Amino acid sequence: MSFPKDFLWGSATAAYQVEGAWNQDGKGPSIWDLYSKIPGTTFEGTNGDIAADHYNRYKEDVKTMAEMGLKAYRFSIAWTRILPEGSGEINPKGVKFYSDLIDELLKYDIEPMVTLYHWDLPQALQDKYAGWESREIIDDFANFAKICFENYGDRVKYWIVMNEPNVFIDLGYSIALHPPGVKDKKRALNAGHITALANAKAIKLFRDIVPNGKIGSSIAYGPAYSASNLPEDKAALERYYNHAVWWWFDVYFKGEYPQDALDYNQKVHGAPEIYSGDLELLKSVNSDFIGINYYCTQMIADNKENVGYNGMNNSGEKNSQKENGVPGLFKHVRNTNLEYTDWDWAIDPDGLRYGMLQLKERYNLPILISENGLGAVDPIDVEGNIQDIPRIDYLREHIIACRNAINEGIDLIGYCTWSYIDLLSWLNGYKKQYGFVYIDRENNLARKKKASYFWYKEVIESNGEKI
Ligand code: BGP
Repeated sequence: MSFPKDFLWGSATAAYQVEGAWNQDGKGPSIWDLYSKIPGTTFEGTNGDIAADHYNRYKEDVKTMAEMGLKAYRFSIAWTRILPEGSGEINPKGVKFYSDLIDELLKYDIEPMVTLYHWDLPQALQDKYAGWESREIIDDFANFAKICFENYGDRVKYWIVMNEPNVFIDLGYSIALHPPGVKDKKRALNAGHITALANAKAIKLFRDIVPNGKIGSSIAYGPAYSASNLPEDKAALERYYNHAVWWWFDVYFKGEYPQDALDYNQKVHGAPEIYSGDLELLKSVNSDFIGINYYCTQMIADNKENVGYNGMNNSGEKNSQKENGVPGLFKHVRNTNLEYTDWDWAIDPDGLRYGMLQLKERYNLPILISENGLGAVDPIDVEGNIQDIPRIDYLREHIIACRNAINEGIDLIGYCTWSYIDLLSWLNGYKKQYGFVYIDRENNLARKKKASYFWYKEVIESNGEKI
């Protein structure tokens, strides 16, 4: 068996990372526009002011997608282009930009896949009521979603409400690496709960406005193994799943929290605070698919030493990652069976297949791989060609894992690589490349197709046969 006939061979980007034009045509500032300019927050002070300038060059970019034969393009809508202040007045130029982008994609039969929230919260809402920490955001987010559904729902079938709530909440509120730079587990748990309520409210609206569309959210998924057969490591693995994995998938896709993790968090952290009506709202909606962003697996061990957060490898210096953990629960250790990237992410194609089987068992929903890819510094040969062979190897092995998963009964809708074009990595600057298309930052952001571009073109043409 192979890939279904209508399989969505896709690729993804996100507004802040690719568009640039950060204050063009009436766009308001997002939390990232401000945060990235605070010294010490991002790799070498990089920001998305210009990024790939996709906002001004989208026609050129869509044309190369079409030449590649891309079936789906996942992009996100910058809330602050549509509503510069987060709520209130609509910016017609922002609405028009995405409408034009969608039309351009459809002109070449590329399925647009829209992410509503890829982390670029309007700064105005952060200032007004502390963004995701206030329940006021639920209605503001729903209003933003409604505007998008009404304007694009006639042409866009696939919608992703939230991108990786687990990442933007953990990094934003537990370890202070993303805006708003908070380190407070109670606040993280409450903000995370509010994202789930906003997700549910948006899905409710969607059913009325886009009755034939498909909607879900994307979670960063790190399936994991126990570091040994010792009972304490296995117990730590279970805690990892309940606190860090099912915690998010369950509330987004079943409308509830794993009970033991919920009891623990409410006892230890006094959160999340669940109001009457919350669980009813969460349970009242169904997603059409589970979105997963998959890069690597984790190896989990008991955390006797109470290892906490010790930083992240954001430099690309291999082996610089220190051991991280959550005191009282578990810690992450190196998996000596696997190769690692220069940013110390484990390369584990079969983990993708294994992870999807776990999701099927627990939720039995179709799956969309909304991100998968290799971050690397790409080699350029003497003729100036970008020979990103490690990326081809990485993607090939993960596509084989998808095929194996399909053969084991996974209903996989599509596969989006991260990313279509080289773009800004939130904390790792422009050094960490993911794209099929290289951008010459020294030469007016000129585009150049990499070896992986031509390889993926053949994969698509042969529907995954020629890999
Ligand atoms: C995901 C995000 C993407 C992208 C990707 C690669 O978490 O949804 O926006 O950035 O990871 O991560 P990084 O850029 O940190 O290597």
